[in-house]
Amino acid sequence: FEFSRAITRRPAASIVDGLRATEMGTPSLTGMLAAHTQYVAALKSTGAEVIELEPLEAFPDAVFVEDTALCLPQGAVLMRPGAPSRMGEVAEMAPTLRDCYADVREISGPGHIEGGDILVTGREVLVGRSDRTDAAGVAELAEIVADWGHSLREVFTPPGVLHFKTDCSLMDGETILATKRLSASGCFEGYRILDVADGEEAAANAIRFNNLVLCPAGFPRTAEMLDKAGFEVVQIDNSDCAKLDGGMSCLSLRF
Ligand code: CIR
Repeated sequence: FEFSRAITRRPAASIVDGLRATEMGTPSLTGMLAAHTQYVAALKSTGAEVIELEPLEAFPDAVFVEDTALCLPQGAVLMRPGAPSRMGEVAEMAPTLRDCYADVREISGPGHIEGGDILVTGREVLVGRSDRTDAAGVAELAEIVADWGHSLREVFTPPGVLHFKTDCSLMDGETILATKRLSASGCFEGYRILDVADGEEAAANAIRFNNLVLCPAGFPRTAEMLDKAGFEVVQIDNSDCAKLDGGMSCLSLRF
């Protein structure tokens, strides 16, 4: 959770065509841009460098950069998204990662894996199989990260949930914020678990970034619980991103 850099991409006007599991209304570009500016400012306020990439009209979901790669201290891995409309986003991200890292690997397939399904903790790389991430994708990633000395554990994303990290986030080396439906699966055994408040499941997609925890606004009981647990919480408007099943983690790559 200690990072010196982040990569983000400003939303394009095509964001209105972004993928969504259920129709919750059209996201507003103006609203998205305002929230994105707030998000980037919060990341920068911790002293980190934020690389802000240009919008990509051809890829409506490109603002959700997290899904295109996994960034580890030893190198970066380009993902192979399970959503066909998002495949091309990876090539758009590759040059930036090659500028930042000497070692950039890629998932060459046939499997699929998206960054939103990967939680890196102090002790392991946890990957949730989902509609976007399959066994072959996970197996290919496991080989790559093993080369860099990381162990990978395959777990499951709850049914009907887009990504593993839709339902959990790392708060510190061994503390995980999660929904009860995910923590009840037992996948976080041995970790300290903080459950989000009932009815506030969407608050589980938060990020610990240096001294701050960025949380979606509108989940007061979870924000208060985190505050009492000693975290410095910053609430960011996520109402437009939420219409596209997006949240705090999806909006950046952090390393
Ligand atoms: C998608 O369905 O791919 C986008 N609308 C949302 C991606 C959210 N990304 C993430 O949770 N890492």
